[in-house]
Amino acid sequence: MRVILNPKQDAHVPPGEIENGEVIPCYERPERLTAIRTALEAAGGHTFEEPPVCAEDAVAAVHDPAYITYLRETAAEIRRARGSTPKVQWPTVFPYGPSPRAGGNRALRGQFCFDTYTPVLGGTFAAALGGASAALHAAELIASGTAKQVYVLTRPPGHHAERDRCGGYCYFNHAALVAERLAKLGRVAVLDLDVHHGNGAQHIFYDRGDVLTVSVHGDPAGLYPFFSGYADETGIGAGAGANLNVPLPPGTGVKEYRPALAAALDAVRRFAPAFLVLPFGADAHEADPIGGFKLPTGYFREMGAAVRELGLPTVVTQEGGYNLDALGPCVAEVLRGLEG
Ligand code: Q9C
Ligand code: ZN
Repeated sequence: MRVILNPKQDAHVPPGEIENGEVIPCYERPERLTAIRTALEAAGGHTFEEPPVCAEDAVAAVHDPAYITYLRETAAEIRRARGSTPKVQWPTVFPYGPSPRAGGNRALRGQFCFDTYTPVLGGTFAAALGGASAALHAAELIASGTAKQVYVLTRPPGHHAERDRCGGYCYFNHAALVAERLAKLGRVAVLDLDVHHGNGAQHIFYDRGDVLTVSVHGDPAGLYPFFSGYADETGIGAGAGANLNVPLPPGTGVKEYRPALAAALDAVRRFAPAFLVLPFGADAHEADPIGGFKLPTGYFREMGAAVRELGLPTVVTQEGGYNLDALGPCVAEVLRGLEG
């Protein structure tokens, strides 16, 4: 498979994440990408390339320009900071009502973010732009017919990022960028197989009838992101019926996952898209520290093979997966299944 790398992934390395008021070690770290690359090199048959850097305007296809500016300027300010000025910015106050007059950095940290897992550092904007560049390059390879399947190997991940908010370790939504680009050419289905709900694409395309968003994930009643991913969220306006959530209980194994994936694939078939975007997370693996599902490594090949049956030009974007031993093998298996 053609693998597009984020050349700037190393620029974003948070010192920790905040869980229940405590700073704990980051689950989302650079070794994840290294682990995946190592496994793909060992598996063989993959080529690795870096994308040209995309323009900020291209990111504005799915993100609010004010949000993009906030990330760029905050990262730049952190790089200029000297002395006691913090090198990592965490949100502390979140919007609790209309806030047309809210401004200044302390307010914007909360306005443009929805959790305490997703800080901004001096290198965050560069890393996020590198990921967006990789996604858009992959989209161009599909749009031009140069490739039939492309894998975007990037971190930080993207599928939780909404139009104007970062969250869930995500800043720019790679899958949404690809979907928006390909939607110029035909109908697009986004099938999110990370263990967490793909709230970002749901949010961005909720009122759109030309982009189907489907997500199979742990029931948000008990799993991040808690506020979306329920089965009764089906889209609005022109997008009514073009969003499908398939929440599954904690402890879900192959027996429960297989029919859920089949239902998701049926929905994609009924939509009859011209293109598929597959935000993929290996955090549904049984050894993942935060997912809570029980899928064994071997199942991931079957997962890829089931998606292959759609026969669609496909861009896979790397999302979660936090067990560094399972992550690489899961990606290798899902890509092998996709390639057939
Ligand atoms: N104590 C992705 O998989 N909650 N994001 C972690 C750990 C945040 C997951 C809680 C999970 C975000 C891309
Ligand atoms: Zn996840």
